[in-house]
Amino acid sequence: MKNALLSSGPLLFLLSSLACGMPPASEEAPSALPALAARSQALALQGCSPLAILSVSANGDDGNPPVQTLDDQLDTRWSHLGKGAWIDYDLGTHRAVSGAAIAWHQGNLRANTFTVSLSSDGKTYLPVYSGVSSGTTVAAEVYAFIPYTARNVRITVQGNNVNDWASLAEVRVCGYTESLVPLPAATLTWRGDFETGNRSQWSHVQEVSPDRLQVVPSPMREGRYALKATVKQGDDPISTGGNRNELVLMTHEPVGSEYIYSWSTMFAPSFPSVQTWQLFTQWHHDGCCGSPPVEFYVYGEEIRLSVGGSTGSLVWRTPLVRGVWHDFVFRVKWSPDPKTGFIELFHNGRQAVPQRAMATQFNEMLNYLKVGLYRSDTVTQDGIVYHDNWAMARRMENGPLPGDLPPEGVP
Ligand SMILES: [Ca+2]
Ligand SMILES: [Ca+2]
Repeated sequence: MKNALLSSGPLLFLLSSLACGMPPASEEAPSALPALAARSQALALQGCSPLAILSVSANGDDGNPPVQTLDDQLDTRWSHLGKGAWIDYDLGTHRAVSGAAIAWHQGNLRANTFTVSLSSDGKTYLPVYSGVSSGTTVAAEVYAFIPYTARNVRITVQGNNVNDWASLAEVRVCGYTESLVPLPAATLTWRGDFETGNRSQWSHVQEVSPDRLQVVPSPMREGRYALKATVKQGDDPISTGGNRNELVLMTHEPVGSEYIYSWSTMFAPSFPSVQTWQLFTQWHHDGCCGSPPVEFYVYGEEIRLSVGGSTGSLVWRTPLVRGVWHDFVFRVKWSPDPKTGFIELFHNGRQAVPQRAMATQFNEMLNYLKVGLYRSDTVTQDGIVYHDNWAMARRMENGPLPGDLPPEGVP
């Protein structure tokens, strides 16, 4: 039976050499499969137009090679043991990529933690989706993200809730055909994922003591480390209004530049419920005073985004859920001109705010990024929030800009 997945064109597989390191252990027996008649339905993909794939490779396998994620069979798979295992699909050319469809081996029993990253050159990767599979189905799940033009699509698995195996039965890369308008490429310009085990990825810190901004192994969203930010009443390291402990990155995005930021934040179960502001991410202006141009914050039982400072507006709100990771992808065109600047927000893989024109800078001031916790000094309870997996990428229409940070992976 010809599967609808292949209707977009033939798939050509060119396998690279895969084996490396110690002889791998073998993954356990396959999971129970849906009846044969149900298989094509299990592989049907809503909201995914599969792109042709030139080749696939991985950082290793246990005898179940990467190509078995492209054979239309749910009972064959790629498997590799260990957190950080990755599989990489080369499209052979630059295409507009908008999502990944994954049927997980034993996907009805295991919730897999994973990241999807894109690359234009197979060297420098932009993380575009971080998430956890549902753990409820062996059918393909579609994970959508902001479309980018890319050639390589890499899925990195950080184990699952049962073991540390990465086991994928089928994978498709979703995107647009070449006949659509090509989308601009983006390049990763900075990572703040704490995988250095410290805070060295950031410009400097504002804290009353080092225990307030700790790099911790748990909970983490990605890799091995995340940031734990704590604020106690009275914490005021820079003698201003409010209480804070924050990391600072001097981004100074140029007027007219377009960036994509992605990160994950978790609010501790004890996070205060108060009818006042508690900022966890902000782009602050170079000036001294007033509300910053971009504020992500908690107010009462809501997570909110306001843009435009004291004259700005609330552009998004969602219920505050504690004890889980919130994934953000935030696209910004930086400009003080409300007709030129814009924002677009994705939350937990879904579009939360469609592209919306607004001023994102103040006149003649650049911005810088602050991450941690900054709140009204009226809050008495301790506040704890976790951050991980920060990344910053820039659209490449005009080539590198002065002041760009060196991309990861490029010496
Ligand atoms: Ca398969
Ligand atoms: Ca991390």
